[in-house]
Amino acid sequence: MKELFPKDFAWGAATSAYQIEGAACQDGKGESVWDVFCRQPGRVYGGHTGDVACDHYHRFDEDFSIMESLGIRNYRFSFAWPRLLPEGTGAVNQKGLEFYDRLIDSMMAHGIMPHATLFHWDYPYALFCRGGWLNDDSPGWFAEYAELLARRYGDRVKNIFTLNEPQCFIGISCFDTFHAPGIKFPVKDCLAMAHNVMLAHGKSVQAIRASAPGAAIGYAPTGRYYHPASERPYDVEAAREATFDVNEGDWTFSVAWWSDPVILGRYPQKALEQLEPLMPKIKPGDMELISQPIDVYGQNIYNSAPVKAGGSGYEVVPYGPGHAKTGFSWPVTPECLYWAPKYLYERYKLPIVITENGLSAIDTVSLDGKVHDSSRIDYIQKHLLALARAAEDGVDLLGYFHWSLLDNFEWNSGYNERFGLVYVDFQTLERTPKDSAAYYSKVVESNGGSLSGTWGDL
Ligand code: GCO
Repeated sequence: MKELFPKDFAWGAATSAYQIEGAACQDGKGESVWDVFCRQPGRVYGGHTGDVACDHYHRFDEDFSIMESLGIRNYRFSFAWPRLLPEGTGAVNQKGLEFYDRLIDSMMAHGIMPHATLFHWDYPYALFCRGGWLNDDSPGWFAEYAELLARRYGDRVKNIFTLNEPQCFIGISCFDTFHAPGIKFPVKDCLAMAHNVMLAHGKSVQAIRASAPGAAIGYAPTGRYYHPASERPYDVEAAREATFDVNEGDWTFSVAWWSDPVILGRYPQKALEQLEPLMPKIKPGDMELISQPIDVYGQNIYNSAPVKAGGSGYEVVPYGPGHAKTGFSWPVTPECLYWAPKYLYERYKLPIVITENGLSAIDTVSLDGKVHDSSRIDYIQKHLLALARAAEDGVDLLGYFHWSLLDNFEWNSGYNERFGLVYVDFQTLERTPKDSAAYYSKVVESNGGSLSGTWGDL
């Protein structure tokens, strides 16, 4: 079988601390905004919380044994900031440090390479009470946290992503409010928070460079992606334009508002002009700090919308009736893993890691004790064939992390959405690898060789 991906391509699975660890109030961990949010009636489906989640805090060795049996050698996880700094800054929780020592040592003992995300939404509640990202001290708080981790774990963790999806922890959380802290802030405040978030990213890069000089540093945003309705050149150009378009009405979930400053050192000009009256003061040196050179551009890509040339440049084309969708009713558009990496690589010219891609499905354990998740197998096959085409076309792709290793706490949807390659019974916490886990294991072993079909089969 012809390997479809580069040699040393990093095949992995991804999770995040709040979604799987549990032990939310154990061993000195401080509260996060999600711990508080979950206790607010009506905020999370079924009143679910991350108090127990997958109990990964106590079961991680079992989970890494499953990964090892599947041949998955790369694991993207996150540190829980309040587990290490209960107040977010200052006093360090030794039991938190020791937990992540055990976690990292266990994954390495199972032959798994750690890829760590410093912040995946579980913001220390104590810092939120001090203004959170609105406080101009927030970049320094994050850099202090990053330095602590780099010093403690830099000898073992050589791949570090600073932030996961600022589009969500600012846009969905402080603008649309269905994620924690779930408070609607004025646009002016959201813009100020966004600027501090990107300053925090830059300061954390400096801290990691100083304390863990061997680390490859990345950033893991998401965004709204578009693919051409046809491969005619004008539709391809229209989709490229749509992918990076951002205006005053939709900057919070855009690609460019969050990546142009970090990688190109400047805000997108059109939107900046529109938002100028509401923007915080951009101090001398801010953009240079924000755009500290990084090594890897992570992207969480789940789907995209079709556009065609027309109007003032592009028109979004509605999904046709009966268009394929996931358990979450997200559209299934494998094209997203060809066109988005292609456009992103053209613009930002950094090696790309797909830090998240996957779907939730209506998974159940059948009478034979197995989970026959054919929709996930189909999704994986089609999306990886599209990604293979991007690699073939010259996109510098370093890896792919399937979201997710385990069924887990899906934020305000609680445990109602199952994204895992491994089924979790949330009554017993028993793990059952799904059919897709075996399928993905073969893809990993063959470096994509086992993906049958070609682009035309999509
Ligand atoms: C995200 C987050 C994950 C989600 C996953 C499914 O991308 O939203 O990084 O924590 O659980 O994407 O929504």
